[in-house]
Amino acid sequence: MKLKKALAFLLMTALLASSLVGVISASAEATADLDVWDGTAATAYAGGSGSADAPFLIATPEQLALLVNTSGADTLGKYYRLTADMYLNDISDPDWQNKSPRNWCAPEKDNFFRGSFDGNGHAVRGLYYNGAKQDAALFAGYRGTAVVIKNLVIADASLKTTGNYAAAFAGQAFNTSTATFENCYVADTVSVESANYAAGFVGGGTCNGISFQNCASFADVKTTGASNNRYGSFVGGLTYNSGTGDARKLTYNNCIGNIVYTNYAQYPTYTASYCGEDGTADSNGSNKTYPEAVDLAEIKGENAFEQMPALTGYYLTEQYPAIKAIGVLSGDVNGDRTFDFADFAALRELLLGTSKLGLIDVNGDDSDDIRDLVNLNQRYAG
Ligand SMILES: [Ca+2]
Ligand SMILES: [Ca+2]
Repeated sequence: MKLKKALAFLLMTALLASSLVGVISASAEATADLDVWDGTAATAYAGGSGSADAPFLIATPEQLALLVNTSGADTLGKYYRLTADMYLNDISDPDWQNKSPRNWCAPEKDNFFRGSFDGNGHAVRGLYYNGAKQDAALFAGYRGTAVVIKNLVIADASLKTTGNYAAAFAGQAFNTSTATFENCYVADTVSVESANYAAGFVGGGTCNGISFQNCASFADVKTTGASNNRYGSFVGGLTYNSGTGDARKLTYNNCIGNIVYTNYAQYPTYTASYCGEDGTADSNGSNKTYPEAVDLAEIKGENAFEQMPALTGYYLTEQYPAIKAIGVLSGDVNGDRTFDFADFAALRELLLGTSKLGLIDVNGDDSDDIRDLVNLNQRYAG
């Protein structure tokens, strides 16, 4: 049986080899034709009615700009889904941040998001801001009691403000809001800096119910102002609301952060979660606990699962672990957020058992076999 499987695999590899040249050139073409944000906002989405069954479809960066500039009240109870990776600047030049990139449109407090956002496994890349405004982030903030953000990657981003509140996702959490982040990944190509309150996910706001499930943040985060300890991989710093129990609770399940989750004011619980540094004491020290700290270098590569044994739903990469739910959607076997020959080679090594790095179950059927190789080839071909 095993021999048959191996023979089938080798046959399939040989069969597919002839199509690889086409794959590589298609990938290079796609890079040259990036749909980069033109600085405007669209007037309509690509489709959908905003219901749970028919979410508004966001296919271009201009449609994403439409959403973040929409009044928060108009997003209440509405559903949104990405149908493509979003390029807010042209990141094809590694030095893109020094080539006069475009500041992301200035979202305002009236536009605090109140709906559900499904990244659908796609990445937002090239998010950039350098200036003095408050809320330097993809979304100014969110408010409401049932905000959901899922299946989203943010990579290749730089957010820098001399004002307060900066984060890859949301500047602020509005008073008494509750939100769930699920399968969201902030890559180590993201940097965030503000005077006070800077983070991978939520810069600051009011201590409220935030649930992080299967989320990771490896952003480079720092603050430069008077409250310079209010930063974190997930949340920068939260003040207290008047609620009790879950209304003011932060919950982390199956999460990884490269630094402390936050250094300031939260009522957290952690399950199967890890961070790269211990926290430091502050004025609200009695309210804090931290997830298990792991040496940052040990979070990367083949050692990662030995150091973080309780994690599920991730797979090993040469760098930080990647989230399976996002990789399955994108076909990104080696977790580097691009599709190319390297993914094919990584899957082949995984199936042959010569490597532990990468995602085997590409088609998401909970079985690791030749069908994953076929599925990957179909993605490239299609
Ligand atoms: Ca890849
Ligand atoms: Ca499979």
